[in-house]
Amino acid sequence: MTQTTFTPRVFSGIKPSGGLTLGNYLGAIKRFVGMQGEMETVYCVVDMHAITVWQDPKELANATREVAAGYLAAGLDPTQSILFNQSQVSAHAELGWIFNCVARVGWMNRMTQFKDKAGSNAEKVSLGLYAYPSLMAADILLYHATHVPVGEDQKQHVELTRDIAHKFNHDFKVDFFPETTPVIDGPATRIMNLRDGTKKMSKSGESDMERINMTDDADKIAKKFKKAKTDPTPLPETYEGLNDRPEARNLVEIYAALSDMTPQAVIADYAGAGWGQFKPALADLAVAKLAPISSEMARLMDDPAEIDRILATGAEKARAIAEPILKQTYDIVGFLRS
Ligand code: AQP
Repeated sequence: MTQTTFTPRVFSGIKPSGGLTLGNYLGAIKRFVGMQGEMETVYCVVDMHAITVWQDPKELANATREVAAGYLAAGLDPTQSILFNQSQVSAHAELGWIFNCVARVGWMNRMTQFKDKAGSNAEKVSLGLYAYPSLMAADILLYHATHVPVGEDQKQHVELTRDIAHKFNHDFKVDFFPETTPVIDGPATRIMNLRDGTKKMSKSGESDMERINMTDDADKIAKKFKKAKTDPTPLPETYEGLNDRPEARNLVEIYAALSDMTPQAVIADYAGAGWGQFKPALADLAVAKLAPISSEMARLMDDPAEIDRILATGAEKARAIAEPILKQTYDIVGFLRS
């Protein structure tokens, strides 16, 4: 079989399951904006993923707009990238169902994010939470996306997407879906919780003090970094000196990602510094980088109709790519279209 060459295309998304965090910004949005112009870029607010856990319907629409506002305020240009919310393109759900029939239960059972989120409550969580990775595969493959920028936590799901593409192509003897490359690079692929450096910073984490929200003001940011858990030792002379110091490493990596430096360069600047010096410098840097974005988000949120218009235009452009790919998938599967 001759190998199909797929046009380079980026797809990624963020769930509107709460307010955006510094983890979403550094691990996703900032990198999404950086890829704009390098190749075709399709970015989504994945509201269908958000409802895998309970969302108040009144808050979901607002959270969807807020994620869109975060993308736009961070520099995403809707004339250069396609920006839309997932539920406006029904092909995601349709391809998701086909992939539910391609993916194997054993594959899903290995997904560590499901185990983390379901915990000891696996019998009571939604079936959607379990099937989430096959919908994510559909999100990506519906656009024949070749590159998916994600944080480290999503790597396993992108690998599952490759397995689904491979099995579909093999079962139907086609070379139709690409094997997507996860793009996980830079110092901020896994920003950790400020109170426990072994846990990821999440929108839905229990305490507000464990995360920086993109809408936090300067006082809150300073307070959260000041109270962030660290150890009593000053910063080391070398980056390797951060081994086994997860909280210290996290703060250095946040500084590096915000300042576009390597963590090694940050250590070179702050070798031997105490937390009383480093934490205020980190807070100042975070405020300088986040304040313009959060004030632009607030301005955009004052005009929800404009955000809705941008998402509707993006959805139209997304459908123009997705629908022909879904139709071809239906033909490959053997669905009758009369
Ligand atoms: N802490 C993080 N560090 C680096 N990247 C992160 N991402 C999320 N948290 C971090 C990246 O952001 C993108 C969007 O993620 P998502 O919101 O769709 O899902 P998530 O990873 O489950 O995010 P949260 O914040 O943990 O949400 P909740 O608490 O609702 O489950 C992805 O590329 C992700 O890697």
